Amino acid sequence: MKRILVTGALGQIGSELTDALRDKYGKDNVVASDLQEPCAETKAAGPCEIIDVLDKNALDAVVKHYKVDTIYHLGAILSAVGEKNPQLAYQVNMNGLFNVLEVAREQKLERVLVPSSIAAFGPDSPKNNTPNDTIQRPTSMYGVTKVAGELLGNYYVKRFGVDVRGVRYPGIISYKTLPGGGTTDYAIDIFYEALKNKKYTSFLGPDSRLPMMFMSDAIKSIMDLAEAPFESLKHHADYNVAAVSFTPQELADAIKKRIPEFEISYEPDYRQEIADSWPASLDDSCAREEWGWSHEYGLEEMVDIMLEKIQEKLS
Ligand code: NAD
Ligand code: AKB
Repeated sequence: MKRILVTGALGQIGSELTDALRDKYGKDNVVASDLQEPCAETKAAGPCEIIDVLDKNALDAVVKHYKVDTIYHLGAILSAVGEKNPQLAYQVNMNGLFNVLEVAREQKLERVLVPSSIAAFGPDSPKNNTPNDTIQRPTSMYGVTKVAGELLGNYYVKRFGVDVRGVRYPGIISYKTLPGGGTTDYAIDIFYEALKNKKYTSFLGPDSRLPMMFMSDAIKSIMDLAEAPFESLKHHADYNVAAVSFTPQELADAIKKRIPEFEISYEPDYRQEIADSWPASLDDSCAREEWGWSHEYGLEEMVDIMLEKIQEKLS
């Protein structure tokens, strides 16, 4: 039987992943944790704990108490917040991951899942169809922690036999929990503003093409990877996963087809430099070949769902 701990369970991905894991493995088998008491809804739905991932004793105690065998480690600082406070991003993303991996090693856990990001690539990586295995020299602190996290995860597999797995997520698009301070957040903000004010000022320029993915595919990717037989994996903490790739202008055009009065304008800020250093699209053939990854949602379905669900939230 699986006993799972989710860190960062209040976040954009952690909140929806916790629900999906509870649906699959049973609500009592998934412990939600974050810096604050995970919300009333998650508490009602299953066990909840306050855990700062920088506090290894707290992690240790919760893992022992609930006999956890698998950790989904989602607690992190994202790119835009990380560039404002690189020291915090380093602390949380590096030392938090190190604590999780050490607990997994010491308590002989079955598996650790930890997302990486397109941010693990940099301006020297091929920009289009970025291969899984290529040069990685990220220039943001977030990216530095993400590539180091991948290397650390792979090291724990090889050196200690801890089964660490991770996908490199593109920008994740969702409507349930607001994003936590990333460079791809424009692609969520735009829907709220389109519905509320019929206009949006993008902090990325019109032609900033980035890989993106709808939340349902993001959840599916990490849960599918978790279930893959170890023997079929040639990679571990560093799988490219792709779905769609678009620019702010293309997203605005798709929204305008549904809301003809919608207008977009552009005022690029410090996040433009971060976006410019990332891939425009990813080659995810390793994930497709090694564990059968495939995405379901394209741009048009995603735009329809986002507009419908956010409209429901706003009314
Ligand atoms: P988020 O910012 O929405 O949530 C992160 C959560 O971590 C928050 O609830 C926060 O309270 C928690 N947290 C921060 N510091 C912590 C600490 N010291 N101890 C415990 N919890 C702490 O982030 P997210 O979008 O849900 O991202 C989750 C993971 O997915 C991260 O590793 C991120 O790098 C990765 N990822 C996300 C995206 C995306 O578009 N959302 C894309 C690529 C990769
Ligand atoms: C961010 O923009 O920081 C995240 C990511 C792509 O890692 N959404």
